[in-house]
Amino acid sequence: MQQELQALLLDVDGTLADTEEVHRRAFNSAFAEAGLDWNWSRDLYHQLLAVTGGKERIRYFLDAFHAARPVAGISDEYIAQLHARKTVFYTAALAAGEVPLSPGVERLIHEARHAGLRLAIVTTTTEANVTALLEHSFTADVAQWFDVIAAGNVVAKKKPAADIYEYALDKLGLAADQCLAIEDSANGLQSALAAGVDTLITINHFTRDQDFTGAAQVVDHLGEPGQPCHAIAGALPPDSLVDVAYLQRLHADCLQRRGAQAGG
Ligand code: XBP
Ligand code: MG
Repeated sequence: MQQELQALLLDVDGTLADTEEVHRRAFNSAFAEAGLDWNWSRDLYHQLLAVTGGKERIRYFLDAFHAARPVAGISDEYIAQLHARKTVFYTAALAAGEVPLSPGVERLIHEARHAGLRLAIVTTTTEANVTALLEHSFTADVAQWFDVIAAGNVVAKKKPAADIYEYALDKLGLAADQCLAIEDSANGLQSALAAGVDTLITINHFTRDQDFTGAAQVVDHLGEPGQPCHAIAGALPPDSLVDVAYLQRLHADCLQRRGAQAGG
């Protein structure tokens, strides 16, 4: 019998909210506070997003973009301290209300809860960032809406590795074909697909040109009444809105396609 959709696995950065510009400014604030002359422009940050995880991204910057000025002696501990300050700047920006949820996110989360779907967060960002975003966007008990918050360093290998999705599936006690992921980046898509989870993509400024081959659907956002979404790949959802009924159909279509491929 075909599996029914049981849970939505939600990425955070770029998916729940358009956060990367706020992350970029928080990194630069931490660098300036430490007396470093590193300054990440939007163009550079676009390239640095190839690597997920803030600490990993700083190391990647030093290795790949800072070659002209040797940075021997920058230890993992120093990077971790810098990154902790970045988290303070970032969560302060969230507390100041600088980061609204993306169109349709709040609606879909409420609809999913009402429909009895389980919810999980699957992200490479620091857990404090997730908590801050949720608490400043919903009510104080919001963390209880999510059966699993899989974040940051709970796995050794961040996206695009499958580890964080496998971790979340294990904690949920669900199989990959009982879930659907919502992601915004190629790294996120690869991570979900590597764990066997079909994925809907919503794009943003930093990810719109990425390769989303294998995605179940690509839209510009989830859509709201009066703010229709647009299809980038795949058919336009009815009423230009990604809702639970649409996700259930998309999930069923994905399973049918997988079944047909397996059957040759
Ligand atoms: C996005 C990321 C994160 C953030 C920065 O992950 O790659 O690293 O850019 O957050 P996702 P930290 O889309 O999976 O949420 O500095 O806390 O790592
Ligand atoms: Mg993301």
